[in-house]
Amino acid sequence: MKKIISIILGVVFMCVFAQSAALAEFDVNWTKSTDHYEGSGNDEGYYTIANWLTANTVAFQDKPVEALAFAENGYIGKTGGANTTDPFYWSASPEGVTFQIYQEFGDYKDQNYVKYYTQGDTSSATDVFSSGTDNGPVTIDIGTSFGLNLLTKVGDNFYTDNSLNTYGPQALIYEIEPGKQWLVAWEDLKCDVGDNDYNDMFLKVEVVPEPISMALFLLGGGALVVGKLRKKKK
Ligand SMILES: [Ca+2]
Ligand SMILES: [Ca+2]
Repeated sequence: MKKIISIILGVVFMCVFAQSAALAEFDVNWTKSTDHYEGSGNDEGYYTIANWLTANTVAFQDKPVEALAFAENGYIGKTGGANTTDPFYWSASPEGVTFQIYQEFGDYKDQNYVKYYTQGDTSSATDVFSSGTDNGPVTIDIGTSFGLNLLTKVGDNFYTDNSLNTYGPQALIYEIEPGKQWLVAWEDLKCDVGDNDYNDMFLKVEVVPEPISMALFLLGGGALVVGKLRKKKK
């Protein structure tokens, strides 16, 4: 059975890989993190990302091995990954999008600015947070397809659209819940010279659920209660 599953997974992988070959896929040159050391062999940035995933997501709770593999290879745009959309943009959500900074590991902590911009117009960049120390959560009704921009303390501008970066990928985007929740892991130094640990800022991007699904959920809850009452009466 295990063999059959691996064959099926292999075929699926091949199909995904074949379809995505034309897209701009990229590998990350993980190097030693200068501000996060856990001992020999554990100091690449994806260990920090994996720790975040096990601590903050349901999917990777108590799954450190899976979290580590996902941190290293599961970001959008990675060759052979499930998602290979690059450049990557978020679609407008009718109910807005919530942003929250979870942690920052770097010398520029609290001094980098996150902005959003309309797809195709980086000059439209607008602050997500009111100050460098504000971590949110903040909900913004953006109303258009958008990307994210990191303005660093030293004036570098980095983008979630990898094709806009001069030195290589400056942000890794992990889809935590399909179409709902993403972790954006930023590298705030030019990645041709930086430590490439991508743990300098962890930003969560979350689509606000539409009221209709909440109404359906409540309706479902109501039906359940009625069902229970009916059973009790019997
Ligand atoms: Ca870094
Ligand atoms: Ca760092």
